[in-house]
Amino acid sequence: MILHVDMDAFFAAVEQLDNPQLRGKPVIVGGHSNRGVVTTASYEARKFGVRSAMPMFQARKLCPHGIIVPGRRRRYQQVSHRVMTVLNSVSPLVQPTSIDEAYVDIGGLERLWGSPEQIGRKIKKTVFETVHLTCSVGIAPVKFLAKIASDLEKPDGLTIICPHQALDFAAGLAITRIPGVGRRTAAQLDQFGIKTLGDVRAFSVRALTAKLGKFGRRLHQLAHLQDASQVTPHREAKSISSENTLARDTRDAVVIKRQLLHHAEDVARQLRKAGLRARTIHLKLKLADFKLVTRSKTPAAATWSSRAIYTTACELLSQYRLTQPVRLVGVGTSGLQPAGKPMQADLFESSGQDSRDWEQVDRTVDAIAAKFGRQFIGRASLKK
Ligand code: TTP
Ligand code: MG
Repeated sequence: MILHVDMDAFFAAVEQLDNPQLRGKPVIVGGHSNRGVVTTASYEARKFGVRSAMPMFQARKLCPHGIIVPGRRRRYQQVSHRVMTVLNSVSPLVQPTSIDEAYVDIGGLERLWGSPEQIGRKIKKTVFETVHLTCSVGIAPVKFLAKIASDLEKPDGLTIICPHQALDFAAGLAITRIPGVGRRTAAQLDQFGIKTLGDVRAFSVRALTAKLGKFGRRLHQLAHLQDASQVTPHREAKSISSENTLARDTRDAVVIKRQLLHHAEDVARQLRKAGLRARTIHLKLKLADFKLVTRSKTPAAATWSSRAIYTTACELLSQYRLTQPVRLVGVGTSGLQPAGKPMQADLFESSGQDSRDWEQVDRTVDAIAAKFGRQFIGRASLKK
């Protein structure tokens, strides 16, 4: 099952949290001037019809006693981060989709946390205890239904669509509720008598693609609940790399390896910060004549350890016969996966304990660098 979390009136709720005088009052977050627009409004202000993206002058007319406050994005980001940390403590598969929304794959978590309903309640409770704000949760067998469900009982809602109810539930949805169906598409579909997602089922994929192009196929899939999209954590980070152009071209393996160590450390640090491990390690060299050489290897275990990345990069370097000086050195990683995911390969790695020790060193270095700055700590071989 997929769970979707959406914070309630997020920016406005944070303002009410930080300033008790605003609690229970109609709060409108947005540009104060008449030319500004409403970013969001508290539920007290929504009662008067104030909505996101509405021009401020209109909001003032609808809700003259509304309290207008400018936004504080950094503060919202900070709260968002804490909410996402709560979600990450429940499942390794969390996909944040905006500052206040995320999908959580709760498949297989029942033994750990209980039924989907119990997981939903636990998330709501922990989010509230952590940031003192309410959220709404939707749980369904597919992503798009989970998102729609989270909106149904806002604020402070919990809506569960069981697998056996899902087809019927989807059939009853107004077509305008489907992500990707704007006013134009809705009008187009209306011409064919399609008003609900259920109405879509009367049409073949071919008929729908003829009318709507690629989106027709997608709509057909959604109507039949064949939404195969997965919860993909850290979608934006497909690869993490580090590289630089040398001060002087060189064929000296010692100099090149020192660069590799520096880049391996940088990449490993970024991976750990993002909570990811990499499956594949890439070596990148640009030669004096600007020819690009790339080599890669996928070791048995995914890693976020600088040593493992460095060792693999050196191995790739040793397999390449340098015929001319190098002007750029880089290390990259791909095949990124959440660090929490158990790895079979870990069990078979002969140097398991050793690499765990190195990870411990890496983490200690991170902690010291976070506290005192990176210039104070690094590996001895990189110090002059
Ligand atoms: P939403 O989740 O769309 O709205 P919301 O959290 O305020 O209210 P709801 O209870 O309906 O979920 O957006 C989250 C935050 O993102 C919102 O508080 C303000 C901000 N935002 C923008 O900056 N621009 C926009 O266009 C929208 C819609 C929201
Ligand atoms: Mg929200």
